[in-house]
Amino acid sequence: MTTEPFDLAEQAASKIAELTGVASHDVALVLGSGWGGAADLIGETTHTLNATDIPGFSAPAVEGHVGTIRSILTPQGKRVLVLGARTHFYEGYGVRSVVHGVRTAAAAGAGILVLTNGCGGLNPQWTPGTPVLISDHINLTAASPLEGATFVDLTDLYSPRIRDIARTVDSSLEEGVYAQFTGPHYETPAEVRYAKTIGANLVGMSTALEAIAARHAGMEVFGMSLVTNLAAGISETPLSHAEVIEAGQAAGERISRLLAEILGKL
Ligand code: 8IG
Repeated sequence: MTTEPFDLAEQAASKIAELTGVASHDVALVLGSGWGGAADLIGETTHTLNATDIPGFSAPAVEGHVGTIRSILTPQGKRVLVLGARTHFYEGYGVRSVVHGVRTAAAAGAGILVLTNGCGGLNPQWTPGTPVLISDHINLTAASPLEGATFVDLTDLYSPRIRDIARTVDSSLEEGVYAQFTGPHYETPAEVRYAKTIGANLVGMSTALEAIAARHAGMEVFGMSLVTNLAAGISETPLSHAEVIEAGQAAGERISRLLAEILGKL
């Protein structure tokens, strides 16, 4: 594996430290569809940076995603680096770009990575607006953020410790296996049946590649999905991005409080 991506992450982390005056962050948080409001409840935002001012970051491609990097001080005195500028695999910038934020967060000192996303649910009981803990993933992108002979164990990738903490906040939280598809199209109903057959409960277009990069960087990973729609073929109605935004807005307050409480206990 070449060192280039890690050099770029070091540069980005230095720039963040320079612009915020915060030498080291404790936790990194990636906000996916529907999770945009969560940052406001976590603590006091002391700095808001334009992602495009930080080396290696590109402008967000999707409506409903936020293109800023924020430094938040929690009531417990922890420093949270909020990455609102996620680069998706389907944007075509390559896997290095997809995981650049994660590597930057690791270089910025973060030992914990919290990944959130909006996704399709395979369990009909998980109506739009249901938050689900990610217990494991299936990477269907046919790609890896690791290059060369970088053999990384992914057992317990999604921290059992932090999932336990999450359940102390809300004991009704359920868990699921997240399958990352490439997108940007949603799945066909046949692909959703396939995902179900191989053990997935959630389908989306992010998270798995980032979690792999985070494990490689030595971070503890916590993942939470917001089911914004039933996956194709599970519900009778076709999917729409408007539906996704709407479910995010409707559930936004509850999941934001939930996430803030979990972060307060890390
Ligand atoms: I939001 O149903 C959201 N993202 N792959 N499938 C996939 N990604 C998604 C979906 C979905 N909903």
